[in-house]
Amino acid sequence: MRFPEGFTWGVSTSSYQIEGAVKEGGRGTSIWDTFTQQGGRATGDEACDHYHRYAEDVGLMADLGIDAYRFSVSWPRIQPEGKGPASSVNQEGVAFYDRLVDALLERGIDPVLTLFHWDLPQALEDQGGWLNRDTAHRFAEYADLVGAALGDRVKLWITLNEPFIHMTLGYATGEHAPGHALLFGALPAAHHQLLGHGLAVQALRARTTSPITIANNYSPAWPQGGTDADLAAAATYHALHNRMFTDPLLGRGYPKLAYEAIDLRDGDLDVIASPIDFLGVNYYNPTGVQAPLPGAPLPFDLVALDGYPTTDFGWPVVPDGLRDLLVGLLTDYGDALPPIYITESGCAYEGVEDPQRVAYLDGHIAAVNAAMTAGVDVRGYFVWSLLDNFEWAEGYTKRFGLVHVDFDTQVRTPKTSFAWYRDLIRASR
Ligand code: IFM
Repeated sequence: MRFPEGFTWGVSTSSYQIEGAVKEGGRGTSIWDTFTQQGGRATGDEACDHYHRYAEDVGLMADLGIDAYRFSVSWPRIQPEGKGPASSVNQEGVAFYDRLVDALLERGIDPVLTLFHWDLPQALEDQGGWLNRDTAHRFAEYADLVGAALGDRVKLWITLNEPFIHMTLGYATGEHAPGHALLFGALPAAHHQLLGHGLAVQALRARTTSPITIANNYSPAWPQGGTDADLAAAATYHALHNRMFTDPLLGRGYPKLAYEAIDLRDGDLDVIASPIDFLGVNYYNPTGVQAPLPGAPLPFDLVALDGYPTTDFGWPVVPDGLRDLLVGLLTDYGDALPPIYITESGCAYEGVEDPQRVAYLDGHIAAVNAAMTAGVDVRGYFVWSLLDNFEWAEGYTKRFGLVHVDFDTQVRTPKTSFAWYRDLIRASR
């Protein structure tokens, strides 16, 4: 496999999943702190203790030889109450990310910063969270503050991580914080996140000359069954999961199903379509879709894809799905499609010896390469994740890291896949 010179190899993490230290450094409460205190759930209170061990973790990244590290900023570390003027910014929080960014640059690793990876300040949730349009404006203010602090050193900005997943699990089914189970009543949380994205792009442009993007989760909707009703169900799911978060970004407005559910105001679509430099693609697997049974609450039924190996999460391993997704994006959006970064790709498996992860990554990197050969402009690939970490509703039971973490001792042990990825990066230079 050949990749062009300058192709970026990286790894991704997020704040609540690795930082711990939730009560330190002046950090405010996030919705994940509140959510995990209920019902005996595992918490991110300590997670990988990265807040204290970031220097060791940057050392691991340097050993891995990556070009770029994607991390997220914890909004409540910067604005404990989710709002307020520059004078109310928590300087201890800013100082942590300052240290991290400088440590990365010293090791020749480009900092790639995500502004929002689901840990909303609880104070904003108390005002309705992303169901409240005002949160979009608060997000833009927060983007401006982080831009002012780090705009001179961050090499790539990502506004939101996976707004579809945050809307769905956080507001439609209630499996994630903030725990609302509103089904289609969750759609305003999509619109307000996308509006916040557009406003944040505009705010960041005034603070940085670095490129800006968003990291979307994509899942090809594969009809299981050949009836017209199965095809229609798959098209509806595709509109919800994929098009809803891409069409408006690229200037096409929302797919039909959104309009009845959201309060779209004059100018919103222009804000959402504020030009982005890249599109971030997080891919894990396609989704099997069938027509729903009569009387079912949703217009589609999600079903397992038979005939594929599965990860410890039960997710099917389908590398070709990534190639088809990338080629499909080019077919659907043509010249409107910006160059792509694969901002997440990875799998959950147990063990320090992890040949399945090596096979998974090998297959997915080959799929990216095949899509590039077919004409898709992909600029980089980020493995999810550097470390085993707090996997949301699954707690610590699903391990996505290239590095094993013993959560009792915080000892880090590079896995077989770490050495494999390091060698791949070296060989590609
Ligand atoms: O751990 C998550 C990450 O936070 C967002 N994308 C998917 C990963 C694996 O579930």
